[in-house]
Amino acid sequence: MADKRIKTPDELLKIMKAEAMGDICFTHILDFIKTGMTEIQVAEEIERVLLALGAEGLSFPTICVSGTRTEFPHGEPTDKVIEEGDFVTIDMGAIVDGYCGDMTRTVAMGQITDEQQEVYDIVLRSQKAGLEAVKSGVKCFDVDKVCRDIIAEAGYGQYYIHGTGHGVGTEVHEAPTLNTKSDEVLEEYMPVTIEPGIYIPETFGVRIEDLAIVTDFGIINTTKSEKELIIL
Ligand SMILES: [Mn+2]
Repeated sequence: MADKRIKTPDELLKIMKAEAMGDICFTHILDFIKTGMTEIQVAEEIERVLLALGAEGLSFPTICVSGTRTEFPHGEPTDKVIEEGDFVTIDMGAIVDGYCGDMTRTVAMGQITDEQQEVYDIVLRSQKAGLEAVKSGVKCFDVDKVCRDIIAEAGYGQYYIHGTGHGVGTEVHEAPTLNTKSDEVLEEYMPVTIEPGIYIPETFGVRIEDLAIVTDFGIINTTKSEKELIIL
C-alpha cells in the first residue's frame, strides 16, 4: 500500500494551489484590516476572498484573534474590536480539489511594545530554523526540537504549548505529526506545516506557519507570504 503521507505530483499541485490562494488572500487582508474592525469582520472577509478565488471550501473555520486573545492558539473570532497596539493572528486554509491549504501569520496594528517585538523575533527565528531542519531522513521530533530549543533558550519554553506541525492532505491535520514524541521519519514529497508559537497568558501570542514540501535537499516552501513583522 502506498504511504498516504507521501503525496503525488497531482496532490502536491492542489495543495500548492490552495496555499497560493491563502497568500493572495493574506495580501488582500493586509490592505483590508483596520483598527475598529472586529475579529469576525476580518475572518468573514478572509473566507469571502478564499471562496471568491475559487476555493470549494475552507480547511477549517478561519482563526482571527487580536490583542490579548492571541494567547489562544485556536481561538475563534469574536466581536472584539481590533485596536492600536494589537497583534492579530490569522490562521486560514482554502480547499482546492479536495486538498487543504494551511498558513498562519501574525501582524501588528501600529505601535507595539519591545516585548511584542522580541517575542515575534524569537518565533520567527524558531520557525525559520524549523524549516531549515526539514529534509528527507530527518525525524519529526528533531524538527520539533530545533524549534522548541530556540524558544526555550530565549526563556519562553513554557509558553510553547503545542506541537511544531503536521502533514496536510484531504484533511488539514494528517500524519506525519511533528511534536516532541513523534519518531516518524520525513520522506520526500510529504507536505508538512512548521508553526511554532509563543502564547503568554492574558498578554499576547505569536504564531507563524508555513506549509512546506519535504525534499531530499530540504524543502519547497509553498507559503510565499511575508513573515518579517508587518506593522500596519
Ligand atoms: Mn496548521
